[in-house]
Amino acid sequence: MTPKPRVHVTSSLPAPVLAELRRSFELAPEPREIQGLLPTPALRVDAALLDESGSDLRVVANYGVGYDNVDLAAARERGIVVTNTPDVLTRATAEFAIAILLALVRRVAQGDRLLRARGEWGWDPTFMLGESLDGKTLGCVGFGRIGKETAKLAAGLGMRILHTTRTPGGAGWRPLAELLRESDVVSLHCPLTVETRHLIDERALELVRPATVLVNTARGAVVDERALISALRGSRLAGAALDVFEREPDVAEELLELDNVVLTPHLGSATHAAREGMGMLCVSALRAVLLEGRIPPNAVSGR
Ligand code: 8YV
Repeated sequence: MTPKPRVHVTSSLPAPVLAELRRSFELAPEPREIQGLLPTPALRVDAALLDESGSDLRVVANYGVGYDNVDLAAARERGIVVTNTPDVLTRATAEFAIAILLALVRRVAQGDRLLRARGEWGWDPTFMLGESLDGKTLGCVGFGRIGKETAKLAAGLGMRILHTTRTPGGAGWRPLAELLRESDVVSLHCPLTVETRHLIDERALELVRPATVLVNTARGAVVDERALISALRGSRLAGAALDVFEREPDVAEELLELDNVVLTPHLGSATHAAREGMGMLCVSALRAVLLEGRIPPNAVSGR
């Protein structure tokens, strides 16, 4: 019997995913002499790690739809296929963008903090008022699967939708500057690339109206966090709902001190179904490359 290919996994996995993985592969405790690597986007997969993994490494099945953590050029040079996990997390992440947006504009998190701090309160017509999303404008920065799904949910709440993408097109498309000026809510749904790093910087934040709020379920570094903190402190932006941060798992102290922000620990895709679906896609990708000799449809590099 030919030995099972060796795969190194860098995180815990949902039980059914682990069981599937074990059916076809031997789990290697270290990223050495392996044929497959299953990292999460929290791990930087660079040339050094690829080399350390050995010359038999043929596939990196990234446990996430975003793959900014993987040095694609280095993988390509070594003939390594890189895959991601699209579709299965689209709904979960879109729901989460809406969840933290509502938590911000209806002051859910702030109210929860008040009660837990045993703060004084009493029902009053002017107590802790927020904003409804009905009739407001959502500006999606990036309009791929997750951006579109978020827009669909937001439309159900009565929002008008604008979007910006690299290539102009479609109803509601605006150049970034116009979208920032017109939106009540700016929600980030673009991948982190050289072009989108610090896309939302001091200049961008000067374009938004003071009542605007920012939602980020994409990647922390799409926003210049220093510029964001100073815009929030200076009331140039009404608030922010952030699921991702520039230096995860660290969260800037200044953000923790602000009341007009909702902060969550990168939970966008964190439903049982989505995380299981993501894991199963990784297992299928590993099987495709290592057992069936084919490039899976979710390959982002190596085709
Ligand atoms: C993951 C994500 O939960 O898929 C992505 O790109 O950001 C999230 O769905 C996270 O990357 C950890 O795996």
